[in-house]
Amino acid sequence: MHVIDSHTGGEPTRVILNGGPDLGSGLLEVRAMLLDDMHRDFCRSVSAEPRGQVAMVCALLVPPVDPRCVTGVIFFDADAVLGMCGHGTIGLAVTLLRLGRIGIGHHLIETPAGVVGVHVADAHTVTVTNVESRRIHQRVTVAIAGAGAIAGAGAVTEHITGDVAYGGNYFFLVDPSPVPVIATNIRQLTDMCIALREAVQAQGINVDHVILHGPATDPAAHSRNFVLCPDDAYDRSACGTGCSARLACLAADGHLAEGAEIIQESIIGSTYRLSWREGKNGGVIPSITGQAHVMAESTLIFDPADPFRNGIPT
Ligand code: PYC
Repeated sequence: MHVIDSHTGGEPTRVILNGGPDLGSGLLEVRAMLLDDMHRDFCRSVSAEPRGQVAMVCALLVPPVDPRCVTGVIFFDADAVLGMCGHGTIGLAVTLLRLGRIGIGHHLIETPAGVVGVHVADAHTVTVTNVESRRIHQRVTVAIAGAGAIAGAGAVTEHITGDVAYGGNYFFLVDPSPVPVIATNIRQLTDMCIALREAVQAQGINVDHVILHGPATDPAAHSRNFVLCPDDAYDRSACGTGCSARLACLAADGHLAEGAEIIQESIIGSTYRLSWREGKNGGVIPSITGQAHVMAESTLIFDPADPFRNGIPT
């Protein structure tokens, strides 16, 4: 299996160029469900340790249904198949440019969430025009063990309020974060997000990612975020689909005008430039600009005698 690894603002993407399972030629969302239901071992074998790494998102290239698209892609991490992936789309575009499969300029890519646009500005810089994104629920309040209890300091219940929004994946967004959004707090932020995801899901609301917002380090940036992914790894980048959900909430609250640009910092200080325009169905069409760098081009070997060929079970 031939793969190319890149990172987008620190978050890894592994593009699988061949050797993946045959998912047929149906709609991409149907092929994504098939991958999720029937090929979990394959997904873990490529994304999880020892062959993969924590936070790895894989991009399985598949033939598109829409002939305008340069490729179809299904993104997945060690635990879930994703509807869309913003950092992964930036990594994929930079990888396809390096391979000579696309040039500088505009292209379309088909994902299970829909067709997205990429504008490749140079060898590293890509703007993704995402699927229409929208706020689904405003001010959802959940009760969790407080930050002190999560940090082992006492059992106080805390009520936390956030919005639920769609940006290609489903997010619970909290602003301001109950735990300071700084890199030394990654353990507490992770535990807080896991507790929030469980509490929101217990209310029957479908969310797969959680985002906590805090003040930015750079005065030019709008905020800094911490994003928890379905496999409980945190996104090293500011999360393209998460930023799309955030834009939908900012727009719905009248806090960001159409076309105005903001900078979103990630927990490790990498950045995306964000803006939105009006969608056709009451939501927003997000624009996310970021940078990716290719790191490795490899052939993966799956030795039948390797007891961990399908990844280390968690
Ligand atoms: O950038 O959309 C994103 C993303 C989703 C999961 C990890 N990154």
